[in-house]
Amino acid sequence: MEKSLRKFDYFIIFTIIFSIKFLLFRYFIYKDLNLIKVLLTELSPFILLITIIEFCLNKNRLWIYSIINITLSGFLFSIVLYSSYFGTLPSYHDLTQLNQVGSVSGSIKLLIRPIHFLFFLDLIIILPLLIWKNKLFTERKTLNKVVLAIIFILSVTSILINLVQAKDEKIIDSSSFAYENGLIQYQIIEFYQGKNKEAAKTVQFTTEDVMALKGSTRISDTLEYFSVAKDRNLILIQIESMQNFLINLEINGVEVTPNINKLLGESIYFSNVYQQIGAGNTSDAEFLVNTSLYPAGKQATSKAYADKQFPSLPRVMKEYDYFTTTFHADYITYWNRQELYPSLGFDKFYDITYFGEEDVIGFGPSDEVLFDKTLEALVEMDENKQKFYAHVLSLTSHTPFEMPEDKVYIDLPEKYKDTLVGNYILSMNYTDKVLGDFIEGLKQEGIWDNSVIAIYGDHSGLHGRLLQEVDNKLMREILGYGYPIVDRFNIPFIIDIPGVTKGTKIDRLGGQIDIMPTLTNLLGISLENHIIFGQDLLNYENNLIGMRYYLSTGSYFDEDVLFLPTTSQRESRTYDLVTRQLTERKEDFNDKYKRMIQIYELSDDYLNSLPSK
Ligand code: GP9
Ligand code: MN
Repeated sequence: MEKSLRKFDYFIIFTIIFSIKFLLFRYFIYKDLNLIKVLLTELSPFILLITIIEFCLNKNRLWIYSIINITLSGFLFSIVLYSSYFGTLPSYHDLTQLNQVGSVSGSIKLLIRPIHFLFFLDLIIILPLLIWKNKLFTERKTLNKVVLAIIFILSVTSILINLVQAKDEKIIDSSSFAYENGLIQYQIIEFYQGKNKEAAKTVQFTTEDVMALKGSTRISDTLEYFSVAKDRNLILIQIESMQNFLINLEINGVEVTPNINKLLGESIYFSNVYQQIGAGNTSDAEFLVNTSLYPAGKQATSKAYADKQFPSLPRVMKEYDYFTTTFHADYITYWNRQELYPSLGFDKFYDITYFGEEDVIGFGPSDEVLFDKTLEALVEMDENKQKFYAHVLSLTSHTPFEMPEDKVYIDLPEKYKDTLVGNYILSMNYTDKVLGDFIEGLKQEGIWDNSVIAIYGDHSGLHGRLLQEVDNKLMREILGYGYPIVDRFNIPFIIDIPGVTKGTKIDRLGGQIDIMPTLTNLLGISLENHIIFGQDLLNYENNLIGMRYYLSTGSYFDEDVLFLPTTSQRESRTYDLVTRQLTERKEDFNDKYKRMIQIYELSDDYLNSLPSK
């Protein structure tokens, strides 16, 4: 009797432990403490596992349970940290990209809160108790097999009903889906749907159809700025983590980005442009600006479409006799770029093997090395009378923004010391400084006047739980209001055509998807037979842009608002793009929401229909 009770103990104890862990998990992610929901959604796979163990094992069950318990604790703990960094629930795709954890690892210490260790509390208390018990009762006897069989059948049935019902449901918002169906079932269905993608079909739509879905319109009959930069080199600079609020920002009378600010006097500056990356972060920004298509969303586009050949900016520029290159000081394998660059059709890629491992800051060689050696390569192309497109990707200003002392060039007030915001500002100031040297170099080498120089940010640097109380306070001081998500996603986009552009600020809505068509118009390059999802920001208005992964699917920016649909965590809401604040607007946002989802479907269909490399 005593022995069978002991076996029964395991069942009960681990069911309780797993329930508490999922309750904690759902509290951290959804602020939900509904135990019934945990039992109904999260627990069935674990009850099934426990019954199988009880059926099959007479020995070592405690160790098996403990391994499952430790794995589950680590798994839930990592998902909570991941969600607090990325603001979204990871899918199994993210687990297949663990070599990319460098994006987060430098920031983990900023994300962990003591309360997160509750996931491991039982290991300290319960494990020694159970081990001690195990020594007292070594003989084993299986729990009543009939009871086990009933529990087994019930849990299998509940999992199957759940999977069959949800398997073809469209996963619009992964965290809502996981909230309703359970974390494990969500992963299974995500995997199932990924494996059962519709076969590639030829697409039946045009860019005009996309424009109609967006509601975009031409500003005037004449095509402004068309071909004004014909045959010039294109130097497109992507600045790591650069947000728009830095532009013209002064702290105690000191400019944070003086070199970029100086350019504004002779550039077109788009101040109302937003990041649109998916799970592929930096590499998705590279994809967006080179294709004007939507990224895959839940996984890096460079992985999801690794085998595809994209119609792209490099490819179309090659038709106009440009030599196309990309410069990034990291290893090319990061974000699967060894596949992405051939997919995009670049002629040549420069990675760490060219830049060398000198002057490493954080992720890799410093931006100083990047710009110096990029300049050398550009000078060589120029000397060979080769017009070029150079996509240059900076890296130093990546989280956690820790700069060596000798690379700090401005003094910030004491209150910024050792804060995320302070470090962010110092690292952006560093990048601006070395960018300024690069610009000087281009001028001295005679390349500047014959080029178009465009600059934009890949995504936010200040986000989520990385920000402590002190950071939020500093941001409030900097912006003059609390730090809203509109400002988080707002990136600058600047185009300088020396001798042509004058200091012009445009606050028309745009996204990274619009960068390619805006540039091709200036270069006099036709995209006539291309399917693109962006638009030339100098000639079209009434934009509609979306962002996957970091915002729930169907969220959109239009000329007035950022709209976020209802999710498991919050009711739908809108932010005014002028005041940056939450609005009380109650009109029907459903129409544009549906159109946004349709746009993603078309972009996915198009990507699926493309030929292999
Ligand atoms: C990696 C670098 C950083 O090569 O571009 O990527 P991120 O973490 O910003 O996606
Ligand atoms: Mn990045």
